[in-house]
Order: sequence, then C-alpha cells, then structure tokens
Amino acid sequence: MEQQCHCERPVGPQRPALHQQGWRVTERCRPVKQRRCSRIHAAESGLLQKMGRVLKEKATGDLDRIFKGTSKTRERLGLVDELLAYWRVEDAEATLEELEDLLISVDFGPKTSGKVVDAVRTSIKRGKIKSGDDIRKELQTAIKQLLADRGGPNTELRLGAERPNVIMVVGVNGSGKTTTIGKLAAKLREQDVQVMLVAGDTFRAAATEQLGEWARRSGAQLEAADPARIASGAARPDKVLSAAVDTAARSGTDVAICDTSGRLHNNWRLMEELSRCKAAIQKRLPDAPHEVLLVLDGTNGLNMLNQAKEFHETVGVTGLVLTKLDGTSKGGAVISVVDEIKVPIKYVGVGETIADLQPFDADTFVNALFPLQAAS
Ligand SMILES: Nc1nc2c(ncn2[C@@H]2O[C@H](COP(=O)(O)OP(=O)(O)OP(=O)(O)O)[C@@H](O)[C@H]2O)c(=O)[nH]1
Ligand SMILES: [Mg+2]
Repeated sequence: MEQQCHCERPVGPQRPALHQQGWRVTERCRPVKQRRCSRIHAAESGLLQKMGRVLKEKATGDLDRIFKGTSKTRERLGLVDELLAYWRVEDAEATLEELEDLLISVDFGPKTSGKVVDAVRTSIKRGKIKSGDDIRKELQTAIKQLLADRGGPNTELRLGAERPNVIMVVGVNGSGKTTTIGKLAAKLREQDVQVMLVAGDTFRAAATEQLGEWARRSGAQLEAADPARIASGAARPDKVLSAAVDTAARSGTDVAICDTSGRLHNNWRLMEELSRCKAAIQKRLPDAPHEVLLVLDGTNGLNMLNQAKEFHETVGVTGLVLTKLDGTSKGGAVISVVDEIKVPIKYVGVGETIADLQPFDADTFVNALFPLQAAS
C-alpha cells in the first residue's frame, strides 16, 4: 500500500530504500544531512512510540521515594491492621463499612472507596477471604484493577512519528508544571530526541526565565514571546503556542512541550483562555496536542478531583502527572481522579531535581500504600 512519506531524505539518484518500498515521494522529501535523516527514520520506525516504554523500564528503581512519599497515607491506613486483626466472617459487613470510612478518610473519595470495598465484599461472598491478610491483598488487587480498567493500559507517553509531537501541560498554580516539563525534557534529551520548550505562561516574565533555565539544563530549545511584549502584557499565550508549533514544524523538532500559566479550575475566564490555547495548537496541527498532561499536586488531597474534572472538560486531559510524592503527600486521592475522569497516571514527581520524575507504576504505588507485610 502506498503511503505518503514525511521524511526529508534525499531523492533522485540517492533514492532510499523506503521510497522503493511503495512510499510516495513528496515535495517534503528534500535533501538533508544524512545524520539527521537517519534519526528521523528511526522515529518513523517507532523509536518515539517506544520511548515511553523505555522510560518506564528505567523507572521502577526508585521505590524508596514512592514509599516515603506515601508514608502519611500509609500511616493512616495503619488502622486497617487493627481493623483486620480481629476480623471474622460473621462481622464482615461491619468491617467493610469501617474499611470504607477509612478509605474515604485517606482521600480515596466516597465513590471510589465504595467501589473498592464492593470488590472485597464480592470476594468475601465467594468465600475467597479467610483472613485479614486476604482482605489486604484483595484491596490491592481491587485498586490495581480499578487503575487498569479506568485509566486504560497506556501509561506511557503517547508519541508518534509525526513531528512535532506536541505536549500541552496544564494545572492549577504551583502544581509543578514547569518543573515537570524540565524533567520530562531531560528524559527525552537523554534519548537524543529534539525538544522545544514553549513558554505559554505569558503572565510573568519570571515564568519564561524559569522555563529557560530548564531548557538550558536539559539541552532543549526555548521558544518564547518577546520579553518586551510580556512586560507590557501584550503577549498572548495562544499566539505564542501557535507560532512555536510553526517553528517546530519548520525545524523538524521531535517534541514541543508547551507550558501554560497556572489557573484555578473554577476561573471561567482563564479556563476559556486555556481552551483557546489548545485550539490554536490544533489549528496549526489537527492531531495536536498529542498529549494534554494535567499536573496534580500530591499534597492537595481530594481537591484534585474537582480540578481534574474541570480541566478534563475544558481541554480533554490525556494523562496525569502526580507531583510532590516525596513530600507529605495525600497521593491516594489520585485513584479517584483516574476512576472519575478515566485518564491514566503517566508520571510521578518525587523531588525538585531534574532526575526526579518517574513513569507511573501501579504495582509500586499500590504496594506502597498497602504493604502486605504490615498485616502479618
Ligand atoms: N518536593 C517536590 N517539589 C516539587 C515537585 N515538583 C515541583 N516541585 C516544586 O513545586 C514548586 C512549584 O513548581 P513549578 O514547577 O514552578 O509549578 P508550576 O505549576 O509551574 O507553577 P505556576 O507556573 O506558578 O502555576 C517549586 O518549588 C518546585 O520545585 C516534586 O515532585 N517534589
Ligand atoms: Mg510554571
């Protein structure tokens, strides 16, 4: 089947194998340096799609931070031990009710807590539960299942062969958007991916400077509005984003990561502005943004649920990043976010340095919340 080639390979006497294999030569197939050309074709053969998986494989090492970051929730869940120590089948219903209250108290949210406890109730009815330890295992299984069913299997970055891949990063003030962008850029740069950071936060000159610093650290290119326009308040984020997508397309940049200003999810005017930002990107590139990452501050608890619903409704979130999991996190709340908006968690932030971003791993996260050995 004939496919249109988006490459910049040389044509004519040097016509590459790809073109001989049924790819249509287009005006875009213009001569470029060979080194760059082979990198592009590596992308077309799936390098970028594999990227998320590569990152994921590298990720699961740093369990300690996740364990530390979930300690507050885990301590409160320690009451589960007391509850389950004297558990008897005859008292199952009373125990389940207490368990549900406990999950609600650690920010799982009423709806999600109900679902998880229902799954345990079903197992009890089927005679699968013999001990408190079994309940704990069942809790783990139910939460992992919920994350998989509601978030879906794609916890890796959705990147394709199209250039530029555009990632838009959104969230409330101070949730960790810019820091996450810097960390993500560094991860992609490690894989020799060409990255552009786009300063879509035009409210403050300092925001561009902060992103510029992350661009410098990670080796990414920075695309920003004219500082004088930012200072005078004339810079518009949608214009900055659409101009950056044009520049990225012209220069053959692999991934453009767009920062946006923090905004409260209930500020209608600012949410409208965010919607215009997405539309501006889409106008330039119909399939973009390929990812809309919502950054959630892990210390926010269940507040993150309303934020997530509003952002999702406005811009269609495709992935969640849970930050500050190294702090006094109430990260359990993210489970109800996945449950309610049906979007997977893709990354967790476990510190402020460039290396402190890990692909999300459900097993690690849930095992940290409900370590099995604690029941014994
Ligand atoms: N401990 C910890 N701190 C983090 C993490 N991610 C971000 N931070 C810190 O959170 C603060 C806010 O981070 P930013 O990246 O500026 O947040 P933002 O969402 O871009 O903020 P606005 O642009 O003002 O909306 C900074 O002090 C970061 O260092 C994390 O995973 N762990
Ligand atoms: Mg920022």
